[in-house]
Amino acid sequence: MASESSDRAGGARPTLPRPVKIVISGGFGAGKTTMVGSLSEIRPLRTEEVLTEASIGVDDLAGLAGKETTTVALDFGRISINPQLVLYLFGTPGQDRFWFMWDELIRGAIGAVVLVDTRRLDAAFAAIDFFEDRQLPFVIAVNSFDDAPHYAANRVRKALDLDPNVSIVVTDARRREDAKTVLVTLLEDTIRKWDREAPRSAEHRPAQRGAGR
Ligand SMILES: Nc1nc2c(ncn2[C@@H]2O[C@H](COP(=O)(O)OP(=O)(O)OP(=O)(O)O)[C@@H](O)[C@H]2O)c(=O)[nH]1
Ligand SMILES: [Mg+2]
Repeated sequence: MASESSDRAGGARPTLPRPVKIVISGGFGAGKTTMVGSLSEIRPLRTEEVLTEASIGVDDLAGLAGKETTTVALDFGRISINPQLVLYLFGTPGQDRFWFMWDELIRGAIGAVVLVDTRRLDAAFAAIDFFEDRQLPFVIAVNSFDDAPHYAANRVRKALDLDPNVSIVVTDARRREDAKTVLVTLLEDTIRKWDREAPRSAEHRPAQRGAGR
């Protein structure tokens, strides 16, 4: 068995995986838990509770007729891109009364996905404002609900008052390949942002910020 010192001398020790934290967010019922579940290679951690009569008049279930549960803390999943790069996915709760958790949930994240349901575009405003305010890169993922109206990306951009550099991707949160495209877009946008802000970039990179905590 090789000792620690001989490992060091040989210089052949494998490097530790670099954890990258990504937040999956959006309004109530936009598909956050579904997306984390589609992407995760491990059984995702979920904190679902049944929607009871107590939610009547509190949670806006318009357009969400079949919705029976809701996330009350977070979703957690993992996806290994390669042995050195592991993405940790943190899904937010969707309801306003859980906003107090969001600052903790985004700590150390490199970027976020904002899932949008075109039947309830306004439900995405709070998440967009939040990430703009924290200057965390984000992409818009328009989730394809069966009866949701389809709008061209420029109309979605206008309706959500998005900066031109925020990407909009149409997705189906239930499909892994779709969800992966969203993540790749986010990673590319984030790297571009780091490159634009080169002198500041080092402090934003996950190794320095303790991502995945
Ligand atoms: N047709 C369709 N249904 C979807 C899609 N994504 C999610 N759903 C369904 O929409 C419902 C809500 O999805 P969730 O993933 O629980 O939404 P959420 O954003 O986590 O909800 P909260 O945690 O309560 O805010 C579920 O019944 C999903 O099966 C999609 O892309 N297409
Ligand atoms: Mg959820």
